[in-house]
Amino acid sequence: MVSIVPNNIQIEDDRTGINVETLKRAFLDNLFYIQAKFPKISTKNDYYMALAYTVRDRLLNRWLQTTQTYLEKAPRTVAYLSAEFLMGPHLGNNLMNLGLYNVVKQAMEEFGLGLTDLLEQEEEPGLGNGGLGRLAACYIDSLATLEIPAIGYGIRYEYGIFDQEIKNGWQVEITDKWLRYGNPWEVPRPEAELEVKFGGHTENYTDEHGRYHVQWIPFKVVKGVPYDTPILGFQTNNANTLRLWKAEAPESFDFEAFNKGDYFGSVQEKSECENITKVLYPNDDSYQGKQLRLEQQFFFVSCSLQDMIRMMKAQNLTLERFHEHFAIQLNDTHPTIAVAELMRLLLDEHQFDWDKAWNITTKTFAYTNHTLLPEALERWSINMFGSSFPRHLQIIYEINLRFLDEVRIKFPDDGNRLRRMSIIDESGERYIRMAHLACVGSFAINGVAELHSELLKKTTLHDFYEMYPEKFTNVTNGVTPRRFMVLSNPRLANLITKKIGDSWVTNLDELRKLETFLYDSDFCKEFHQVKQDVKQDLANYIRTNYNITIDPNSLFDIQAKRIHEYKRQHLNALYIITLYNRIKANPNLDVTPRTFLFGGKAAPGYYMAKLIIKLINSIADVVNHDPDMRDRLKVIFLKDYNVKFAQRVYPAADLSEQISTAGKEASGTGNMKFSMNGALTIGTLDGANIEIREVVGEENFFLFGLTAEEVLQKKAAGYNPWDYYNSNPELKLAIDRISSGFFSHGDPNLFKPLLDSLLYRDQYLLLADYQSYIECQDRVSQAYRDREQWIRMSILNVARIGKFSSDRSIRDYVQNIWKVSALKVEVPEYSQSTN
Ligand code: Z15
Repeated sequence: MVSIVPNNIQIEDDRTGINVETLKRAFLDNLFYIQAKFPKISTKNDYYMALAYTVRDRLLNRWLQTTQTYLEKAPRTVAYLSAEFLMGPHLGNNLMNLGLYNVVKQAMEEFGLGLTDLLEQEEEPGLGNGGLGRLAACYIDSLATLEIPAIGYGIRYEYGIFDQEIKNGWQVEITDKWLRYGNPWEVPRPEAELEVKFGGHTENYTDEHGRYHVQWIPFKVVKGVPYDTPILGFQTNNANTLRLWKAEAPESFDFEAFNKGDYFGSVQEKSECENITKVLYPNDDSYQGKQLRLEQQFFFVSCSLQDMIRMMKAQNLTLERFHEHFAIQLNDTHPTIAVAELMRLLLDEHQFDWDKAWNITTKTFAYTNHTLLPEALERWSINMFGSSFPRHLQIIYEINLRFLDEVRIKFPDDGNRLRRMSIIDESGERYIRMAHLACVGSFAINGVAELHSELLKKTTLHDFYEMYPEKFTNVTNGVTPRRFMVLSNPRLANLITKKIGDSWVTNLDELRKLETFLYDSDFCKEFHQVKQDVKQDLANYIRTNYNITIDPNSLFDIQAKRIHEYKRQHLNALYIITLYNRIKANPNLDVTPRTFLFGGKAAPGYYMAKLIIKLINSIADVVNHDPDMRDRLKVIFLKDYNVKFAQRVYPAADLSEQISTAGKEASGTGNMKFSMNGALTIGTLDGANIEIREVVGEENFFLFGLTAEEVLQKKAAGYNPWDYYNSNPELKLAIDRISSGFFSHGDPNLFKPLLDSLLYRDQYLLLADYQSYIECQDRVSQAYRDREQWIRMSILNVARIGKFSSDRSIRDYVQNIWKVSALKVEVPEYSQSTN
C-alpha cells in the first residue's frame, strides 16, 4: 500500500497563503501558467479560471488529509449512490466554506474585478433534473459539514440537463456543454480506472474442488475512469469526495482484432462505449425504459462497487466485513441493480457462497423511495435486461425464488400476494420491478416526508410493509442553509447573525432566537428592507434580461420547479386569468399588485408540460401588454431555471407556490428553500408542506385544497370535472378565455389538449381545488396589505424552519439507518483559514 506522510508535505506560502497579497500573486500566477494569459488579453472566463485554481490550491491540503485519514483509520463509510448530483456552482460555495469569501473579494477588487461577476462566469454542473439530484447535493454538503466519512458516487455526464430557451413562447432545448471551457473543480484519476462488462452470455464450470460456478462472458468491456471533486464541509477540515465515472473505450479489448482491420468500425465501437456517459436523461419523476439508461445505471454502480472492494483490499480488510465497512444508500431505484451486482461480485469473482453473499448484501443497502407516481416506478423488460446483463438476470431470478419462498412461509396460500410481490411482473410482457428488488435487498426503506412514508406503507409498498415492517422508516428531506441562505442571501444572513450570532449556520434550530425580535420594530424594518433590496436585485435582473419592468412593491408570487401536471402550474395560471377577468370586468377594482414569476424545465418528450409553458407565456403576452392592468399584474416565465438562478429567486419571493395535488409530491424541497428566505407558502396538505405548516404555525401558512384522503375518495366516487365547470362562473370564464383563443391569437385549438385533459379527465383535480385555491389567493392579497403583519409572519417562517436543514436529515440517516460516526480530520496550521 502506498503511503504518504502528510505532515512532510512542504507547501510554499505562495500556493496556500490567504492574505490579500499572496492571493493576488497566486491569482496572477495561475492566470499566466494555467490559462496562459496576462491581464491585457484575459477574458472574464480566464479570470474566473485563475481564481478557481487559486481557491482549489487552498483546499487540496484539507482534501488530501481527509482522504489519507479515512484510508488510515478505515472508518465505517457512507456510499451515496445517485444517478444525479445537481451541484450548482462550486466557486462561491468553496469560498464560503473555506472562510475566504471576503479576503478574495478584496483581492479581486484590487485588480478592479468584481467577485460577483466572476461567480456569474461559472457554468454549473447540471448533472441532475430537479429535487432528487439537488437533494443528493445537499446531502453531501451536510455529510462533509458533519464530518461523516462519505463518498458520493455517480455519473460524469458529458452533457447535463439541457439549457432551456423560449422561442415564441415554446421551450427549446439546447445541449448543455458544461465542460467546454474545462472544469477546474475535478481531478481525473485515470490510474484508478476499472472495467465494466456488458452483454454476452454465461457459462457454468466446476472448479478443482468440485464446486459449481458461473462465469459471465461479456460481449463488450467498457472502462470507467473516476473524476473526483472535493466537497468541503462548512468551516471544518473534512473534505469528502464526489466520485463521478466517465465511460471510455478500452485499448486492451482489442477492437482491431475484433474488427479485422475495420478502422471505421473500431472507431464506431469506441464512440459507442463513450455514449454510456454522454448525456443525462432529462425526465424527472417519470421513466422511459431505454436500454442506454439501464446501461448508465449499471455502469456507475459496477464501477462504484468495484471501487469499494478495491479500497477494502488496500486497507487489508476482508470482504466478509463489507457491510460493516460500507453503508450504501440507494437514491431511488436508479442504482438498484447494485443489489444484483454486489451478489455477482461476491459469488462469481470472490467465491462466496449464496447465503454468505446474501447476508452481506442485505446488511449493506438502504433504499430511499422518492415517488408514488406509478409512471415513475422503474420496470425493465426482461428481454432488454437479460440482453445486457444475463448473469444479473439469473441472480435476480434466484433472489426472487428464495424471496417468494419466504413470503409463502409468512403468508401461506396467498397466490395473489405472491403475484403482487414478485420481483418479476408476469401480468403481461415480463418486467423486473426495481422497487421490489430494492425492498428485498435492503435493510432499510424510507420515504422523504411523513405523509409520503405513510402512503408508501399504505399503498405502493403495502405488501412489503406487511412482510418487513421493521425495515420501514421516514426521513424528512432537508436542504443546506449554507448555499440557500448564507451564500444566496447574504443580506438576510448578516441581519440574522447581527441579532443571534453565527452558530445558526450549522445549528439551524437556533433561528428560533429570532422570535424574540418579533415586535422589535427596528428589526422588522431591517428585515423588510432586506426583502425589498433582494426584490430590487431580481427586478434589475429581469429588466436587464427581459426588458420588462416589475415593481418591487408588488407581491412577488413565485412557482419555480420542474413543469409537471401534478405540480399544477396551470392551476396557478387559472388564478391569473381569474384576476385578469375581474379587472377587465371592473378596471377600477382595488387589487393588490402582483408579479407572477414562473421557472422550470419540461421533459423534452412531455407534450402537456410544454403546452403549459406555452400557456403561461401566452397569458404573459396578453396581461403584460393590456393597459387596463395598469401594471398591477405582471406575468413572467423565467427561462433556464437552474441552481445558479434559483439562488437569486428564493430570496426574492414573498409567496411560494406549493400547490401539488395532495398525495402526489413526495416531499418537495423548494418549499423549504423559499420558507428559509422568508416567503410565505400557499400550499396543499402534501409532502413536506404538512410538516412546514406544523412548525411555522397554521396562522403563518396559506392552506387550501383537498387532503390526500379526500382526493382518493373523490376519485372513487366518480369525479366529474364538468360539474365544477358548470357550477362555478369564474372557473368557467377562465377556461372559456383559453378555449376562445383569446391567448392564442384567435386559435381555439392551441390549448385544446390541455383543456380536454382538464374537462374530461382532470387526473390532478385542478377543477375540484379551484375555488378553494382562489379564495386562499384572495386571502393572500388581503394579508399582504397589512405589511407589518406580513413581515411578522415572514420572520416566523424563518425563525421556525430549522427542522428543514439537511444537517437534521443527515443526522436522522446517521442515527437510524447508517450507524456511522463522525471522524475529525487534523490539518497542519498553515492551511487553516482565519476568517
Ligand atoms: C425527483 O426529482 C423526485 C422523485 C423522483 O422519483 C424522481 Cl425520478 C425525481 C423528487 C420528488 O418529486 C420530490 O417530491 C422530492 O422532494 C425530491 O425527489 C427529493 O426527495
